[in-house]
This record gives sequence, structure tokens and C-alpha cells, in this order.
Amino acid sequence: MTTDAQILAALRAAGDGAVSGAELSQKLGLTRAAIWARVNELRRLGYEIEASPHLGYRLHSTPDVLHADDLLTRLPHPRIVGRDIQVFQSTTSTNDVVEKLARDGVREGVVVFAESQTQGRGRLGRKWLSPPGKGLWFSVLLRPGVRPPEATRLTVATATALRRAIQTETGLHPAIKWPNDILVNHRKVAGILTELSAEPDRVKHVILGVGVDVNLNASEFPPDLRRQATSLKIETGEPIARPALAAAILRELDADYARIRAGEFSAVADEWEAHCTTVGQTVAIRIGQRLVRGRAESLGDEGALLLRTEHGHIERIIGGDVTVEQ
Ligand code: BT5
Repeated sequence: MTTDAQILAALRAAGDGAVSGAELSQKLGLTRAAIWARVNELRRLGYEIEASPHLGYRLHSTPDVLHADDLLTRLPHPRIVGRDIQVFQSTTSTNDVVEKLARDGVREGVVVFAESQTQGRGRLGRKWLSPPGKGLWFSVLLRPGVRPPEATRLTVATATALRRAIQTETGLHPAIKWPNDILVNHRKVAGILTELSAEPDRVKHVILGVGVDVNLNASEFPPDLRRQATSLKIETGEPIARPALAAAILRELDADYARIRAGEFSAVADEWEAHCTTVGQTVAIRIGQRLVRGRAESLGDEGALLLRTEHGHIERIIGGDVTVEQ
């Protein structure tokens, strides 16, 4: 842990209480002057830390910036997701950064956030709007050691984790739209982009890219997105603290990844089905040039959607754009 992370962890552990300079200096093996300098740096970043000569330091509030050390102190031990966190002010796409780390052999669990992306993308090369400071734009590297068809399970797990974290942090009740959208009041508030590198029978690594519209105002969505997209702030009517939400998502994702590794994917799939707006509906799914119609029955073992087609047989669908038909 870095010095900043240790200071923030100690202040957070003290809750409303204070931690004395002497205690911090002993714990961290630094002079009181060095602690004072780090506290001032944290204050410069927007952390409201009260310093009283008698009591010591007290954390009043944290700014709405993503700070790797701060995020690390909010996660449990041991964990895989969020073992290491990097934050960029701006990058092309966090999936690209993680792809590079994956090729360099970095171990699984690393998470890369960006305050803004210049080339944020969705599936099939679509654009993903990622304005600075307004959302959570991040990617997670996993090395699940599964066969390629099972990688879809990770998208399913990401959706359930996102839904739970958004619900606990905002009180909203998001729904999942197959395969990769999180909706609030029928509008998209988050999307998942799963990219993988695989050999014929083994996945080398999976990159889970997640975009959550947190504090965008309606006017910040371009007109063509306004009808279909929304943000947590628009839906709750108040700004949402991004660091707390980011940590909640990583904790939930770590929990779901643990469930999958323990062979409990069916529990994740049941939870997914319970919150999915697609299952039980008559749908049309566009897969490239092909359009398949039928009833979305359930989620298969590997995470694919099982569709009973117009001709009565079951088709396993792993990707596509779905529209619900009346
Ligand atoms: C997705 O694609 O929903 C996956 C989005 C993943 C974004 C994350 S951000 C971090 C990581 N790095 C990346 O570069 N990407 C990932 P798809 O289902 O294809 O939806 C894309 C469509 O959603 C676009 O064509 C727009 O219609 C719409 N869209 C674009 N930006 C949006 C936004 N911020 N919020 C809601 N909808 C958006």
C-alpha cells in the first residue's frame, strides 16, 4: 500500500474520530512532517481533512475523483478483482490499456479506470460516450482458464454485479437487458463490452469493459442518445459519489467471479434471470445480417440465451441486438 492509501485507510477506519499525527507517523514509519506533507497533497486533490493540533487528523469528505489508493482502501482482502488499480485522466479506451497489460503478462484482477476516453467503444465498433468526470469507464483483466463459449458467463456475472451495486448505492432497481445492458426505467444506464483472446479450446484472457453513466445531465447526452440513455443522477435526482459506486461494483464483481470459480454459475444465472427483462418475452435478435425471432426462454449453462424460435426448436445465442416484440 502506498503512503496515501495507508493514511486514507487509517482515517477511514477512525470514522468520525481523529487519528493523531504521532500515531500515523509511528504506523507508517514516517516523520510527522512527512505525514503533514502527504495530508496537504490529499487536501489539494479535494479530500477534506481537518487537522487539529490536539486531536490529529479527521476525514470529513472525499472528492468525486477516482484515486487508485483511495479505491484500494475500500476493497476487502483477499480479492482478485481490484488487486491492483490504475487511474488515467484520459485514454483512448480502457480496454486498449488492459489489452496491453494482458500481453505483458500482468496477472488477473488489475482494473484500469479513465476519467475520460477519447475512443470509448461499444460492441461492433460502436462509439461509447465517455465525458470527463461524469461516469465510470473502466476495464478488468481476468484469466479464467475456461473454454471460449464459457467466457459469456463473465458478461453475465458483470451484469449481475453491476445491478446489485447500483441498487445498493442508489436505491434504484435496475434491470438487465440481454446481453450487456443495464436499464433504469427502460433506458440504458450502463453497458458491458467483453473482449477476449482465445485459443481454440482455451481462453487466454478476458477483458471486461464497463461504462456506467453516473452524473451526466440530460443535456450532456447527444440528441440521438437522449431517448435511449439515462444516468444515475437523472434517475435519482441527485449526484452519486463515483468512488463509493466504483468500489461497490468491484466488490460485487469479485464476489460473482468467486461464485463462478467455485462452480456456482447456476446461482449467478438464476439471479440474472430474475432481473432480466428479455427472458419470457417474444423477441427479435439481429446477429449481423441475420434476424432470428422467438421467445427468450432462459440462460443456458455457458451463459448463452436460449431462444425458442418460430419453428419450435431451441437456438443458443451468444450475441446480438435484441428488440422486444409485442
Ligand atoms: C455497450 O456496447 O454497451 C458496451 C459499452 C462499454 C463501454 C466501456 S467504457 C470502458 C470500456 N472501454 C471501452 O472503450 N468500452 C468499455 P453496445 O451494446 O454496442 O452499445 C453501444 C451503443 O450504446 C451506442 O451505439 C449508442 O447508441 C449507445 N451509447 C453510447 N454511449 C452511451 C452512453 N454513455 N450511455 C448509454 N448509451 C450509450
